[in-house]
Amino acid sequence: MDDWATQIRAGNREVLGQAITLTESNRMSDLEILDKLLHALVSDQVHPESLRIGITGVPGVGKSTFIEQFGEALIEQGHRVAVLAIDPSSSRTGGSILGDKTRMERLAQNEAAFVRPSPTGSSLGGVTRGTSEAIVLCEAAGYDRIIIETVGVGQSETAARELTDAFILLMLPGGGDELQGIKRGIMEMADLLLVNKCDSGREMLAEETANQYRKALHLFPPNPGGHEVDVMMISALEALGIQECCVALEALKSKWITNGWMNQQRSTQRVIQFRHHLQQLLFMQRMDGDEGSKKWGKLLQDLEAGSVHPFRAAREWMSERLIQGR
Ligand SMILES: Nc1nc2c(ncn2[C@@H]2O[C@H](COP(=O)(O)OP(=O)(O)OP(=O)(O)O)[C@@H](O)[C@H]2O)c(=O)[nH]1
Ligand SMILES: [Mg+2]
Repeated sequence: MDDWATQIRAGNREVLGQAITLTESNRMSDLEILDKLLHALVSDQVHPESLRIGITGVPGVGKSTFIEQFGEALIEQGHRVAVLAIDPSSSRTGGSILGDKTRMERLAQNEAAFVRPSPTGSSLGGVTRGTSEAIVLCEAAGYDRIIIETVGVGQSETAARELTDAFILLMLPGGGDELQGIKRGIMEMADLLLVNKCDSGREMLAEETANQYRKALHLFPPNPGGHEVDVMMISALEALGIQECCVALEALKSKWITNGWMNQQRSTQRVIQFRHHLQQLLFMQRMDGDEGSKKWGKLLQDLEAGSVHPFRAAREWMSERLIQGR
């Protein structure tokens, strides 16, 4: 384990990749290794300089295109950039939306970047677990700007918000937020709004859209980070407004370090992650072994047939295993 830790600290991408694979596993033995590795990596290191950035928006809005440009701009400023994805599709279909569609080939080839397109999430909330640990691993490997891409379809935003310092929402020119399928709640989570695709004659429309969002934001409760949420116009394709995004984010980071929000938010997030882990570990512990999965299958059958109330089923599952565990 010390060897893995040393390799990761030295920036060995292959070992970093293998370690991230552990975070995606549901095998107890893998998680034990991961636990030791994380402990070895974080116990003697803090990464106060890192900034974790969540990027969301409806499919096709240009998240990957933006991340590629933004990532390169950050690297030009001397940062090292890791890109991770929260992919909600993988738990449902076993496939991946983001995996085969990521257009970050250029960034992926950059020495100062690490791109990990698609985790193989489990349906038990493993997606979140994997990503939060992957962030820690990337930071230990010396990446100080961690970008999390997530598709704008609901639950994955909350997961990404719970893992990041800054949350960026990408929008398209034209149409209200109803039209763009973005829920008010997601807009409320954002620290920065970017109207993308401000090119090819859409500039005026984009300006109007940006103004609409600025007005809408005034009606929102104040952001807990104590800053005004900016609406900026960009073109990820033509690399317009990217530098301005970097400047805006660095300004937010400085502000949050000064006003204490950076630390406060991360503390809160550690507690949230602890709860997620706890739920998952409790579940996995009871699932361990053949007896566990047999019992689980039987309970699912009963639930589907409607012969047992979900609450009773949950209690039965718990007590059964507790008795066996004695
Ligand atoms: N005109 C224009 N097209 C853009 C811009 N940004 C992205 N696109 C195009 O929009 C399409 C989708 O871009 P992606 O970056 O893959 O979008 P995404 O949000 O990552 O999509 P998913 O990962 O599928 O959710 C691609 O064809 C891009 O070339 C932009 O600023 N202007
Ligand atoms: Mg994408």
